[in-house]
Amino acid sequence: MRLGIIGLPNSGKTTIFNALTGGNYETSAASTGQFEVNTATVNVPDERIDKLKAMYNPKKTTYTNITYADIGGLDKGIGEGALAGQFRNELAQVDGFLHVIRNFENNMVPHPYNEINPANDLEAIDGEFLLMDLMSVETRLDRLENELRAKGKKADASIATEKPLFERLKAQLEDEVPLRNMDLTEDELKTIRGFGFLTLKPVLVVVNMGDEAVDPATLITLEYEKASLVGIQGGLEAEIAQLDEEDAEMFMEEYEITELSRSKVIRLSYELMGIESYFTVGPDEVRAWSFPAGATAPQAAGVIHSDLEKGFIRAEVFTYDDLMELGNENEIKNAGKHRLEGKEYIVQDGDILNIRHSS
Ligand SMILES: Nc1nc2c(ncn2[C@@H]2O[C@H](COP(=O)(O)OP(=O)(O)OP(=O)(O)O)[C@@H](O)[C@H]2O)c(=O)[nH]1
Ligand SMILES: [Mg+2]
Repeated sequence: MRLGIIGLPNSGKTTIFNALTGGNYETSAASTGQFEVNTATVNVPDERIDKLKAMYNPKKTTYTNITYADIGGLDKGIGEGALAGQFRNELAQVDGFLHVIRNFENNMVPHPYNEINPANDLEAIDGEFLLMDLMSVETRLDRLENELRAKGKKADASIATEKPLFERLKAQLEDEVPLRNMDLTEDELKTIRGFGFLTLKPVLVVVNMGDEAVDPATLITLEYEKASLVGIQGGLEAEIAQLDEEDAEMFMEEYEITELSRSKVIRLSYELMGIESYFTVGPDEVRAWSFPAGATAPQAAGVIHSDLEKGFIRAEVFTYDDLMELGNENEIKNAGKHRLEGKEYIVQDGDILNIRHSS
């Protein structure tokens, strides 16, 4: 899963990227405004895996992961600019966005509009995305209309369904409502999937706070679906991310920081994508696996290997919560909480699975 870190120049995108990934990419007060992408993959922190590790003492422990792409160069007006194509491709490829909003004062770091105004900044980029999507929709509509004109009744039947759908998208975007707010059927979503519409993707709005931590909800109200809001002291956490564990603890004590936002931001971005985790356990490996919410047991098994999906027979299932409550697998069996599930079973977040399959 790949998330794009976006935001206005000098909002602290690279700083947040470093805070999340432990990276050490250069940040600067003089934004180059260049189209540039830094990428890193991080483990998704999961307390459950920590506890399973302590219980099974496995040779290897594996978390799920997320890739963050720090995408520099976005600004007002970019949608119509020369970079539009290249930019749009990069943006279209990510599964969702982390939208960094500046709320730190720093006289050395110019704000592109010379004012710290989170709501304004959010609207600026949202407006660009609405515009870029509208342009894609209009291009598609033009093409569909041309084809209709050229071929008349011989035109492909799919046009008859696609054209009204795109007209609906157009009306929505013209009203400045993101596509993620629309009620679209599975079929409709399938039709538009390949277009990589930006306002359809989930977004985590990350308020980059300065020395003072404030409740981000006092600064921004989100009016759309598939969106969450979170705050982080980017500068501070990026510094801490460079320290080893001991120094980090000392630093946090000194500044009276009880908890870093880093883990929270990563977890929120994971959950926002509609992704859940199941676990496999044993003396060799304790491991978390990501699967799309609502997946059946064979589909979830396919995340491990396609052979497990094809040859799926049954899944042995118990839950993490029962394991924690009852203490070990024997007690789970005694309590009748060890189940055998078939092909129709919808896997739940926190299930511990053992897949039986034919090879
Ligand atoms: N005081 C303070 N400064 C910060 C904070 N976050 C970032 N900065 C500073 O703001 C400047 C810009 O930060 P970057 O992380 O480079 O911002 P960016 O959004 O990646 O900028 P571009 O990619 O150039 O558009 C740097 O000088 C950072 O040190 C913060 O939380 N507090
Ligand atoms: Mg940057």
